[in-house]
Amino acid sequence: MQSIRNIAIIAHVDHGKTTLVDKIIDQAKILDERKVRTDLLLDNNDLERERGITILSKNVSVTYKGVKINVIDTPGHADFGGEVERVLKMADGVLLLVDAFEGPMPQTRFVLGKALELGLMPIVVVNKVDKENCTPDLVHEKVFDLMFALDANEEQLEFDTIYGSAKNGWMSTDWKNETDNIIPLLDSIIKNIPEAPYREGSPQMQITSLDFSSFTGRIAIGRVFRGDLEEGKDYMLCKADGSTKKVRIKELHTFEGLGKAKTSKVRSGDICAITGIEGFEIGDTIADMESPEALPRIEVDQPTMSMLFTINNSPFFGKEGKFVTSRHLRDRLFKEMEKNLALRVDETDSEDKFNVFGRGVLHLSVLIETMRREGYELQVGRPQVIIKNIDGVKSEPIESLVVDVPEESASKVINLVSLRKGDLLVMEPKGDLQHLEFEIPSRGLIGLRNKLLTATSGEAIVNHTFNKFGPYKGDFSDVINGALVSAEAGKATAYSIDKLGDRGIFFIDINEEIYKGQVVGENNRQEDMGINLTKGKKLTNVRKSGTDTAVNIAPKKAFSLEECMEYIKADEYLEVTPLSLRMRKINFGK
Ligand SMILES: Nc1nc2c(ncn2[C@@H]2O[C@H](COP(=O)(O)OP(=O)(O)OP(=O)(O)O)[C@@H](O)[C@H]2O)c(=O)[nH]1
Ligand SMILES: [Mg+2]
Repeated sequence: MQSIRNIAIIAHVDHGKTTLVDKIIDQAKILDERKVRTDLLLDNNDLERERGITILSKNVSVTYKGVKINVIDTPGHADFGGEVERVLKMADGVLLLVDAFEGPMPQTRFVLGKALELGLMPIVVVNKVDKENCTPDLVHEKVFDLMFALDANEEQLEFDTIYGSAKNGWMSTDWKNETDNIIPLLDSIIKNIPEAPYREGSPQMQITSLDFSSFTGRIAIGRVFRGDLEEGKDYMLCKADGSTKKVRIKELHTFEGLGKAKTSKVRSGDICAITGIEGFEIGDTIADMESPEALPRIEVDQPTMSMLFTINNSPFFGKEGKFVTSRHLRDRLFKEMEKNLALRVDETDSEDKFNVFGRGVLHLSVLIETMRREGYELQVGRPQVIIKNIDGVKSEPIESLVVDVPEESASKVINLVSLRKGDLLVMEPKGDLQHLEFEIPSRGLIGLRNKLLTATSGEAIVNHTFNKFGPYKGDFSDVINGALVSAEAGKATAYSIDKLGDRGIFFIDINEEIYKGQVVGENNRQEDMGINLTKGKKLTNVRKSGTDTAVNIAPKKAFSLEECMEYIKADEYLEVTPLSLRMRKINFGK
């Protein structure tokens, strides 16, 4: 029987997980014959590629020295932390990647804590040692301290550390001793990660993750815990409510390289993908027909944030999108729930409106962006954190926030965060930056990044991770600028934009079509103000002293989707179409 190692790669966002997995595949010469290859093969959907982040965890597998190594790449962004927690159930060990300059970050702590709790054996990879001014030895020390603080057991504390540069394709036991391959890491995996045990007995496999194929539908992924699974055979599916249901395994696959290989039988210890099982949920166990035994359930992450999704009923509805009705919206959202595990959709008393619950702004924005690319038009409301009553105490999501910032800006950051009920826990120098750690309610984070960047001339590096639900920290008032709202429909003229230029900043361009109620800019003052931007003296009539060209107007302030989501106020909607993002007053002039 072939020896197997199952490892998950975990780290804070951007510390280099996917890059390393790609190198592992390379090293195993899987891609020998391929002529064309792109970097980050694994981040394979459009959004992942554009943003350079992993959204869904992925399985790959390589064979090294006759040993099968199943590798699970995980997302590092905090909004997808629940995904990591779940897939750790398939692993016997983890590669904890830490950036040799940044050191442990909030998400490092979160994912490492989960891995240690599950008793997994860690190998630490201090990555990016090619970075200037990095401090690999110090980072190693910090990781040790972190393990200690997280109650690692003795065996875990004897973790092996490998240093290197995933980007440059090398790993070594000593960072000063550069190699030209990642073999030291593969050797460490074989040596330090326990072999996946084969357990005799009746079959048990827990579904920990899922994939989707337009041909075969939902694919169940998980590790066979005991016995063997066989293609074409009947099994019992053990559900959350204790009920069981007969199912048949239509096709069975194991992971091989970047893809899957069809097989007739999978042994316990290995990870597999199954098609043909209907009506399964994450956490269900596929078990023996005669004597089904369920494995302990996996909890799926509870949402921390909600947003209202509704049809587009702005004056411009239907101009740019293909799918615009409430039926379209409803079907799409409910379809999303089949594969987006941390997402929940609730109907409301209006058939046009849905409450969508997720794990954060990024989690929800990925869905919105995907929908607009598919041709949907919709409107969303301001994101709201979920307030719970826990044992009679009003509770809200609390996060760890880390800001690294040049020293001269540190006090501005502390002020802004304190205003939003954030408590400063740690302040220490890191290179030539100040490293600040806070605990802050999630609602205080909405729109904060933008403010921090403005206050620090773009120099603040901001990271946050959901921590827990804790007692409500009380209201805070934030100084918010009012909106400049268009009081007329038509084309925005250069003349009026120029003339009203001292009122604030604008979000629209000259000649852009705007409608009544559209938020066209930010007021310098705190109240909202209706303005008319469609008044038109002809452009050619406008002259500025000293120049003969038309007018000198500052370019519009453009927002990304996430920036819009964090910017809109309670009485505003964000209108999303395949081509445009517009903010508008929900009830302007009504
Ligand atoms: N300098 C340097 N950059 C690296 C190294 N490894 C990865 N990077 C870069 O770091 C960035 C993030 O790399 P990814 O592999 O996408 O990081 P990740 O951990 O998978 O990120 P998420 O999936 O979003 O959590 C990319 O721009 C990589 O090119 C390295 O060893 N040195
Ligand atoms: Mg990645």
